[in-house]
Amino acid sequence: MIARALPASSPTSPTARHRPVPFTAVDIRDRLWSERQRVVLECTVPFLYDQCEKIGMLEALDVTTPPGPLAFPYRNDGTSTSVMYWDSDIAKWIETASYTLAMHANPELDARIDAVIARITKAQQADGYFNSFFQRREPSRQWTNLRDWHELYCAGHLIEAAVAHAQATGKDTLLNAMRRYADHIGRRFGTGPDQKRGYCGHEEIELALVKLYRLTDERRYLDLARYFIDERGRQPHYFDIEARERGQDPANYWHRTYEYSQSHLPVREQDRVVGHAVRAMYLYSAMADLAAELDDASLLQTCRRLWSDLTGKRLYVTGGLGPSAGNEGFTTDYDLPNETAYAETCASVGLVFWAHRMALLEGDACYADVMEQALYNGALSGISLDGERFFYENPLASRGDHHRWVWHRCPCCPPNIARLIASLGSYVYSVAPGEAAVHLYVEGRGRMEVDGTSLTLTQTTRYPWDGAIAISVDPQEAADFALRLRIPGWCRCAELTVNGQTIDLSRVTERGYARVERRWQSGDHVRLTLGMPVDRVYAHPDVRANQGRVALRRGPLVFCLEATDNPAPLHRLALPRVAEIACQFAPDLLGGVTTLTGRAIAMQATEDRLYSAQPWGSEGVPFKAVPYHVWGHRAPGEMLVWLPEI
Ligand code: FUB
Ligand code: ZN
Repeated sequence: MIARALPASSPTSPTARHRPVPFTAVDIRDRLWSERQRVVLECTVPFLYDQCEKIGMLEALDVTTPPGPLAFPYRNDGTSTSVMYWDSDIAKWIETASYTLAMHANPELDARIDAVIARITKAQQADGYFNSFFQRREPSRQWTNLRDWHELYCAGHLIEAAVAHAQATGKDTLLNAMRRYADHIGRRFGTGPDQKRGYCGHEEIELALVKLYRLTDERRYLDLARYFIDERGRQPHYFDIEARERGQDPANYWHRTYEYSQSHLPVREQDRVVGHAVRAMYLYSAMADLAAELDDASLLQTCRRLWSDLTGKRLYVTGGLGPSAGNEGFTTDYDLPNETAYAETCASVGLVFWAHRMALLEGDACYADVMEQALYNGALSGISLDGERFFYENPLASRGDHHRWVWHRCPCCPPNIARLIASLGSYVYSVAPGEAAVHLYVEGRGRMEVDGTSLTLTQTTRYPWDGAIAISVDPQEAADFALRLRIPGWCRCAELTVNGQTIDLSRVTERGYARVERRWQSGDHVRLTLGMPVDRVYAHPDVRANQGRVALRRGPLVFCLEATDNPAPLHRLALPRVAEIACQFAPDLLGGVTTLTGRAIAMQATEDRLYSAQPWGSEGVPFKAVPYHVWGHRAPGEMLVWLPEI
């Protein structure tokens, strides 16, 4: 949360890289997350399907029928319409729905997914190409504008969906189709004489190809991902070349700079997090994947540089990122306005992806801390408790005019946060030779294998409402290995016992994880107690928006004030530096949340005039704060994360 510094001594190429325990081996039985998963399964998945149907996305898969009028007209010099990436939204729906099938058998949903897949495979060209927009509407323009038109991006989401569907159901219908598509892409793109030396303006295909490689073990998919990463930003610039081929002057690019798509420089020369935030997160995720798969030290170093830039200068306390609506992305160092923060839900979801990969690659808790920060705050805020209302932007202050919406012309965020919640199991545990790690504290059970021994870890906890975590360690037979438990960066006082015996954390904590190495046997029990006081958080002095302000945090959760809980207008409030803050669990509020209460100062308009030579009066008032991720569910009104402190 207050970003833990990167360790100077991180090995360039650690020997024991962790692999995630897949969602199929993790049962979540958690007060917060099980409910969110239930809602995704029962509400969001059918809701998103209905929306896709209503808007015409499913019908658009029937590429032989003539297209009707474009649902959303071309923008940005005729280069973009969200209709061109409808396939990606359908793909994210398939991915989400598949994850839910792994949690609960649902024959009806299974059949519905199969029917959507059948429409895709029916439409797929004989040569493997599939894109409903181009096949139906712009057949002569396939692969002619990689800079703006999201063909490879859609392909990436379809491949991710195919991998998830295969993992969750064991079926290979979509997988086979997408392998054919990936092979088609592999024939079209590369450095060969008859190939295009292109790559996508919106990264996504790269990380998807790594997933496909990991599932199929087919090296060509990894090589193709590497080609896309290595080619990005090279001169002569591919986007210039293809613009000229289209008869356009590349100087007239509507976004002016290739920073927008992180293609302004070859990736290994990049040291600032720039451009469109979601694109950046997907790119860096793929770079981390390739660094791991290929032991590529230069990619790893680049990831570290970019990580430092993001977490040191460009990340909201909520794990939101990308302050500007203009480029849906990054601006300048420390530019973190609150009310106008764009902080797209997808960007925080993408940060969870990148942070997770870095955590596994580097084995340092600084990454999992940020994963948790983005997950519990800036990403989770994007979906309502009933799973049918969404935030696209996640500002940190509102005058009362920012509301959750049912649908959007660009509905990328709903299925993105839904697929993250549905696959949360994969973010909790990981294994490496000789060790198992717990990155997130979530009640439930993970089954894994360490050095050939089956191991079940069962967590019992009320986290994030409480810092007590009990873990039962049950190897199939007694075995020597290390258990790594993340000690969150926000925690200043942690205690650990194993079978009742206190472990000295100062002796066993490495890179933010308590590493307990012993002969474990079934029935061993671990208790981790993470002190969870209410913390005041202060921003770097160059964050103009937060000068003299304080944010409240408890555990991984950032809190905010909402008008509905507070009698005084929020913009008049200030928090005395010495004010005591109490926390209480409110079981009936917003699905059960901890609230923070105390007394603040409210400025008073003692005279009816605009300016006064005297300071205005003030009075003590009660205040109440709720977790940021549940804001926007009740009566509309002001919201505030950063309060003036006096
Ligand atoms: O362009 C596809 C998606 O729509 C992006 O990831 C989002 O930022 C939104 O622009
Ligand atoms: Zn989005």
